[in-house]
Amino acid sequence: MQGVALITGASSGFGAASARHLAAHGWPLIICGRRRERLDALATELAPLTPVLALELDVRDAAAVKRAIDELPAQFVGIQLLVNNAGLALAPGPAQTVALSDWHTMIDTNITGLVNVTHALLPRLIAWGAGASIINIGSTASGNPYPGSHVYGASKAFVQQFSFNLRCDLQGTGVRVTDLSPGIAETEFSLVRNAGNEGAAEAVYRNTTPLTADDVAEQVAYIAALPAHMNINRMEVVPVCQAWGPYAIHRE
Ligand code: NDP
Ligand code: 8X3
Repeated sequence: MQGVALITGASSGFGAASARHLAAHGWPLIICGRRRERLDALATELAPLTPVLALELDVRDAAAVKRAIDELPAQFVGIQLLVNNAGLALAPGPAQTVALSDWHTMIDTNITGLVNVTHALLPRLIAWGAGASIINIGSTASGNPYPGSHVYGASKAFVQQFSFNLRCDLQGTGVRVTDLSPGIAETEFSLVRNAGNEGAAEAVYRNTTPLTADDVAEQVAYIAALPAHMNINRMEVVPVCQAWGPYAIHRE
C-alpha cells in the first residue's frame, strides 16, 4: 500500500519541488506552509496526479501542529514519509550585529518547528513501521563554519545530531531517518536570508551553477523509495562549484 507523504515548507523551493516529484511517483500528499495561496495553487496543480491536502501551518506553533495531525481526514492518516523541510536563514552579517529576534526565529523554526512536527508524527510513522521514513533537511552549514552562519549553521548541526539520535531510538520500529544536507541551491532561501533584497540574493548565485530545487527533490524521492531495509544516515549534496576554503588567519 502507498502511504502518505507530509512535507513542511511546501510553498516554495525544495518543499514544492519535492511535492511535485513525490506526486509524480504516486505519493498522496499533505503539503504544509504558512502561505495558503501558494499551497492551494500547488494542490490544484498536483490534484490530477494524486490526492493532496493543503495545510496552512506554522511549524513553530506546537499546539497547532498537534491539532492538525490529530484532525487529519481519514484518507490522509496513513503517513509513511515525513519531509522536515521548513526552515530559513536570517541576518547574514556577523553574529555581533544580529538582532536577537532573528536568532530566535531561526531556532524556533529550524529546531523547535522540526521537533514539533516530528513529535506529532512519530506515532503515525511507527504505526506504519517498515518502509516509513523521516527526511530532515539539514545543510552543509551544519559541519562547515563560515562567517555569517552563526545560529543558522548551529541549527542545522542540531538537525544532523537529532537525526542520528532518532535513528538510535527508532531501532526495531522500521522507521528510517536521513539527514539530507544540500549545499548552495537557488530557491527563495537567499531572498529570505537577505530580508527581501533581490540584488543581495542574486549575488549569492552570480556566475555559479548552484543546485536547483529539483536536484534536491530528486534525492528526496530517491531516499523515500529505497528498499525498507536500507537507511541513508546522511547525504550531503553540493554543486561542483562549491568546495571548502582554507582557515581564515587574522594577521595584525
Ligand atoms: P525557501 O525559502 O524557498 O523555502 C522555505 C520553506 O520553508 C517555505 O515553503 C516556507 O513556507 C517554509 N517555512 C519557513 N518558515 C516556516 C514556518 N514557520 N512554518 C512553516 N513553514 C515555514 O528555501 P529552501 O527551499 O531553500 O529551504 C528549504 C530548507 O532547505 C530549509 O530548511 C533550508 O534551511 C534548507 N537548505 C537550503 C539550502 C539552500 O541553499 N537553498 C541549502 C541547504 C539547506 P512559508 O513561508 O509559506 O511558511
Ligand atoms: C544553506 C547552504 O551554503 O548557504 O544551508 O549555508 S549555505
